[in-house]
Amino acid sequence: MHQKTLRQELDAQGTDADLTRLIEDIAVACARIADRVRHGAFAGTLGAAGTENVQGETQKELDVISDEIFAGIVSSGVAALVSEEVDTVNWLKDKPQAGDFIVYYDPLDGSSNLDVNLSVGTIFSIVRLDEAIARDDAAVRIAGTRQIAAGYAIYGPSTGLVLTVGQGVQGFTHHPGSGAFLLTAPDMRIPEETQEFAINASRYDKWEPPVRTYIDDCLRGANGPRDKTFNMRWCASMVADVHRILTRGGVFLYPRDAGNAAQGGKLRLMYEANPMGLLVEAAGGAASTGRGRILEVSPEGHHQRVPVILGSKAEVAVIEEYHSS
Ligand code: AHM
Ligand code: MG
Repeated sequence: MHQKTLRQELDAQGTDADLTRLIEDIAVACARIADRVRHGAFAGTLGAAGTENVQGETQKELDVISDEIFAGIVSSGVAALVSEEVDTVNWLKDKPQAGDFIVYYDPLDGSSNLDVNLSVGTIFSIVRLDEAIARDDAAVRIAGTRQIAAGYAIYGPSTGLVLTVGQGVQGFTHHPGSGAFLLTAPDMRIPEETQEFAINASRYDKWEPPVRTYIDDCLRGANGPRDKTFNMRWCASMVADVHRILTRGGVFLYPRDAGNAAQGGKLRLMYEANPMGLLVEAAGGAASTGRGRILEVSPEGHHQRVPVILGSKAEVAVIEEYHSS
């Protein structure tokens, strides 16, 4: 079977040459990160780096390595890089112009799963400037509706790259022999209805009433108000959970709760919620804070956190109803 390469698919979608070059650079960086993850046990890099990032989280050595790889490779047409692992914006251009890109990324999401050999990934979001901006960190606070492309690489049994450049969602698999990313999951679509949810249920006593009532009702199954049974999954790796949802549907919730309310939630808007939100919407799903569309959240800081509820459209709408009643 002949599968299109990443380049052939981007060309077929009429992607601009500079965006194609940027996405190809990101794919090279992700393949390099995948290789370092695969060799982590030999290199002794699966554990803690002994440092904390700006969010006060313990960094794994591979968090730091992955950030260096990404920042070292992804620069073509880029005015600034915004990383989960770096406090300040990494400005690559002195005078950012219209047409330049801002790339937001989480170099190694789900890295707490590294030592147990579960899937982790790299998430990225791309915005193109429509005018020149000052080299000021506040200037990268751009709403998710302005993203022109987003995606993630998943480092699991195989290395995948899932991408939207505005026309649907395409899934590629890294071919170990040739090193190419080949289109193996064209036009990924999220079924509108689902009977599967993903949430860290150990936070039950911290949840706000709408989330607790929603999950209680799901767990009551066919005898409860939802009239159907639900399955539950939680990978503690957003890339893995979203990949499952893009493949077979479901909803993912990381709500604001009593334990994370002071920070606004757990997951970060600009390099986790926005790119996943764009992908999920492009695949026919929905992405919400529970009280509004994630992509329309007006960023107040580039490490801002938000509640995240995304996946099958009808189920996200049900969860929004729980929040409004
Ligand atoms: P990270 O970017 O530090 O890896 O944190 C984000 C991850 C997500 O991948 C995942 O959904 C979530 O944190 C898991 O959190 P928890 O350990 O509370 O279940
Ligand atoms: Mg992350």
